[in-house]
Amino acid sequence: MIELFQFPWSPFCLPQQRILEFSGAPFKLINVLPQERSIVWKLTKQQYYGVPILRDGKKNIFEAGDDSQVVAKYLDAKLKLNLFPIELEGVQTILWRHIENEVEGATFRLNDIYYQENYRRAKMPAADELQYLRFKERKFGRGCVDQWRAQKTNGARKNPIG
Ligand SMILES: N[C@@H](CCC(=O)N[C@@H](CS)C(=O)NCC(=O)O)C(=O)O
Repeated sequence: MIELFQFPWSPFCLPQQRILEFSGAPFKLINVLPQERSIVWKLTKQQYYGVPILRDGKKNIFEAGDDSQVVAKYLDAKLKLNLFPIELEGVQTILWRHIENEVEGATFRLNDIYYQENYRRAKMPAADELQYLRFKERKFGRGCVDQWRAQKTNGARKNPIG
C-alpha cells in the first residue's frame, strides 16, 4: 500500500493526499513531526528531509528540486489518472512555479495561523508547538504568525460568492 509521509496542514502535502483520495486506491497517511524527520531522512538515504514523500513498497519517492513534481507525477502514472495531459504540458510548466511558490507559500502561512489547533487535531505532541513557532519565526521573523493572523483577510473579497 502507498504511504504518504506528510504534515497534515501543509499545502505541499495536501494535494498529494487529495490525489490519492481521488484515485480511490488504498493508502496510508503518516504524520511526520516537523521537528523530527529522521524517518524521512532514513527513507531517502540522507538525500531529502522535506515532506511530502511517498513509500510504495521498496520505492521511496521524493522531490528533486523546488519546482519538481516527482511525487504527483509518480501517483499520476502509477494510478493512471491523466492529471498532466500532454497537450497542456507547456502551460503547466509556465504556471507551476507560481503555484509552487506564491500560492502554496501563501496558503501555508494561512494554515499556520491555526498551528496550535492543527497540532491538536492531528494529535501531534503539544510540547512541539514551541519548536514549530520558533522554526517559523527564525525563517519569517519574530511575530510572523500573529502578523499573518492579523492580515489574513487582506485582499479577500468583501462579498465572497458562495
Ligand atoms: N517543492 C516541494 C516543497 C516541499 C516543502 O517545502 N516541504 C516543507 C514542509 S511541507 C518542508 O519539509 N520544508 C523543509 C523544512 O521545513 O525544513 C514540494 O512541493 O513537495
